[in-house]
Amino acid sequence: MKRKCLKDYRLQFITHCTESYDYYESAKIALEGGIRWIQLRMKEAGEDEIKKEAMRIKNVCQMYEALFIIDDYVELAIELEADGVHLGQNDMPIKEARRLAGTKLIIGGTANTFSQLKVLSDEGVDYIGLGPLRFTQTKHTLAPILGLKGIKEIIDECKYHHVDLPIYVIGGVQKEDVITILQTGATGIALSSAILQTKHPLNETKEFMQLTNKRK
Ligand code: TZP
Repeated sequence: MKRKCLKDYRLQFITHCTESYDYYESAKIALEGGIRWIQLRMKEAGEDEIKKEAMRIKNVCQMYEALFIIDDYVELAIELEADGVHLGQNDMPIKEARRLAGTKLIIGGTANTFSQLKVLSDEGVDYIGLGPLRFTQTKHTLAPILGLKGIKEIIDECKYHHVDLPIYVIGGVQKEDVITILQTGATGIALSSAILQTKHPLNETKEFMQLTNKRK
């Protein structure tokens, strides 16, 4: 079963639309470059538009045998039989999502502090998106910037308190950060702009894949 191996996934690509690519195209680039975990995140869109895009992206994820999760929309993830859902601090509470989805969906949650992370863990999330590492324009309302030091402190607290969940560092992550992020003990990285806002996103994806594969 896919979710048992979540710790084997080092990269989660978060879809975005730019001047050059729409959501579907962005997902396709990430998949072509080797990423096997896509999160559909369309903060500005209505549910109908998200559903249309989700169906297309789910299909292409299936072709690549990649995990497909949807940001925020639990019922839609259940209806479309996505692999999971990602929930921010202001989205549906994890307990409620778990009640609706049972164990069918991978449920991820966003944390900015150890106490938020601990609550998410107690409520039964499958993984954590921990950040932001630094400023990014991809998300409009950012929680306080953690920096590498803040990330490391939270991961150390997890070890101290025996909180053992896959943790993906998010927010402003660049290629140069990959090795040091993985050295903190984080499982991997969730990212968007470092791939999409470059001249050659496909090459960039491949380089991220190589960097994350160095550590096993
Ligand atoms: N939460 C914090 S940053 C972010 C989310 C969903 C989007 C990804 O950030 P980036 O900088 O484009 O990789």
